[in-house]
Amino acid sequence: MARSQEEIEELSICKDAQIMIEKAEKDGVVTVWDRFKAQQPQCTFCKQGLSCRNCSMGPCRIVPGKARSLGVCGANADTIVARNFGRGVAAGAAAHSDHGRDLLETLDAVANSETQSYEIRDVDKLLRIAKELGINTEGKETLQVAKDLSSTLFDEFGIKKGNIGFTMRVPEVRRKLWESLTISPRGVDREVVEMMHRTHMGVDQDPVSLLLHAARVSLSDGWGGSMVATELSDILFGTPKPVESKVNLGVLKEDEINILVHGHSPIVSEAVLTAVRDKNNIERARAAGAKGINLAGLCCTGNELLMRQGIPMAGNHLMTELAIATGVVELVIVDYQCIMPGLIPAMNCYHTKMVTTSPKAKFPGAEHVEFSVKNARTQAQKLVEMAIELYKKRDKNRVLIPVEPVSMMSGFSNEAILEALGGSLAPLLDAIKSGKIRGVAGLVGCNNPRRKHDYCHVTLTKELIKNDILVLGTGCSAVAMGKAGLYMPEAASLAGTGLSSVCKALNIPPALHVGSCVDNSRILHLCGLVAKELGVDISDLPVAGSAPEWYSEKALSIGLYFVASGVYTVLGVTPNITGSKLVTDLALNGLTNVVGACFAVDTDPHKMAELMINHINKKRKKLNLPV
Ligand code: CUV
Repeated sequence: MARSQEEIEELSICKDAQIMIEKAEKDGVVTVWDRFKAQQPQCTFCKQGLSCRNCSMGPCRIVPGKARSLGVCGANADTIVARNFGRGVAAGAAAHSDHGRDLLETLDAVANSETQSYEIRDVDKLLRIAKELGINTEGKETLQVAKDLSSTLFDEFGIKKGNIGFTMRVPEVRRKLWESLTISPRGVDREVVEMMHRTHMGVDQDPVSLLLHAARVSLSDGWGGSMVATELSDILFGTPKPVESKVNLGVLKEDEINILVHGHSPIVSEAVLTAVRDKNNIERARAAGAKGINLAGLCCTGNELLMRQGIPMAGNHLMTELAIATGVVELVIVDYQCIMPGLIPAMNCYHTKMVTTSPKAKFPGAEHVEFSVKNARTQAQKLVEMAIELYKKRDKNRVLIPVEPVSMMSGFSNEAILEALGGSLAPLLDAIKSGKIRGVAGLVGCNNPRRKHDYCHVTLTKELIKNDILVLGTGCSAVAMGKAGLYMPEAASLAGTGLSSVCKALNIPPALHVGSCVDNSRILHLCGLVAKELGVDISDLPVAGSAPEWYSEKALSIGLYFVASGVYTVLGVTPNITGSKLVTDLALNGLTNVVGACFAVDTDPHKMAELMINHINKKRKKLNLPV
């Protein structure tokens, strides 16, 4: 039965989503919300983390305090919950870091002149990062430095003894703390493998020990795999600078060929962009009756292109099926992560084609055009030609572009923030000390059909900026803020007087787009820089994090590396750990005594803001700053 207008408004705060949910229903497209509904009621064992299928004596479902309080092997609720959580973190860390490794393989291929498809666009950053990691750059050719850097980083992924190089960005007190807890991250490959080992039947049964290792895994992602992904993406594709673009489904164009890139790595999307900008292809598109070729992004690979190239953003996670339902999308080119298999039946309702490009992520029903470091240019050309052919099949009677696009600023890498501040952190620190900016919040993560789409991201951001807290956004959270107009300097009028005066002086928005999910490493790095400058630990800073609508295992890793780095983090969706009081207490409380920060959970964005503001005030008081 079709949803009423009220029901639709309960699903998303976004006009484009609301209009498209209605059209999707009419066109027979099954969306994430339909499937979510069909799954109700969801398994309460799994929800609490109390089911285990790690071995085939099981699967087991635990009922604490009852006859079934132990699994077949004898594992109790605490062990099972901690093991499940640990595996989730490991999967998330693996996803980010394997993406980082793809960038590394690309840099290596460039360094060894094995590809014509990529180049080093930011040589200064290459030299800077190489030096930072202890590589001698004196008198060396650029490509030699790139070779040395890639070989150092390859080592860091797995086999190197000792800790990963970027942990030197952390204040010494925190490094020592990690050492004392034996959670200093080694290579991510090693940490993930160790987590899989520990969670095998009959290995680590101690929930505290498991959680500490989960923290170590997450740190090897945040200060390792993700950080490598960010820094190498900047070296290969350019370090982001402030740029203005557009966001929401209104960026799609009725009179042009529309290509969407979806997934995470810039390796594919940058190659597609080069092909889309090729004059001959534009001519071909015109010959086919279109005015041009319009490239837009979805999710994090969209964030990568938006940050560096100003390419417009069609939408975040829950908008991916709805983008197809506009009927104007010729091609969806995907790499990996967060791509719902539900896109396949959705595209089958239209002339749209989805093409997979990674050998790691194939979808039955999608065409597979495999990209490698060497063939990216020719494959991208093939895809653009495919899109031009598909355009001829578009059914003009089924087209609906629901709204006008909204303007947004992007491109706030740490380098760009420093430049906006005149080359040093001093103006930011002064503003924080005086209280004009009371603190900084990182708002990150996904959408989840458990929450009204974008409601928490936007409401929480508004509350924080109103209270003079500068918001740094990544991932789908950033897209939500962009759509709500919070990424334009004019949004300073919604900020408190202090933050608004700083924004006006620098002509920046009160919420800054700092990138994709792997770019949460930019926020970590910034925390490290500020803490070192102030001579304190990261856990002493007036900062807080939040993933208000998260869904993915990657978000678990992100949340945990923030906490393990000392950043209090508020989640808007409860992780599957409530089946263990011990694990839940540790996450929500006990971790503070261990790593100086913990998680909080709340579903109401006003309360989430209150928690974050109170935390920031507490930290300000401790630093003797005016509250
Ligand atoms: Ni990586 S992880 S839904 S695209 S932020 Fe978006 Fe961001 Fe979550 Fe995925």
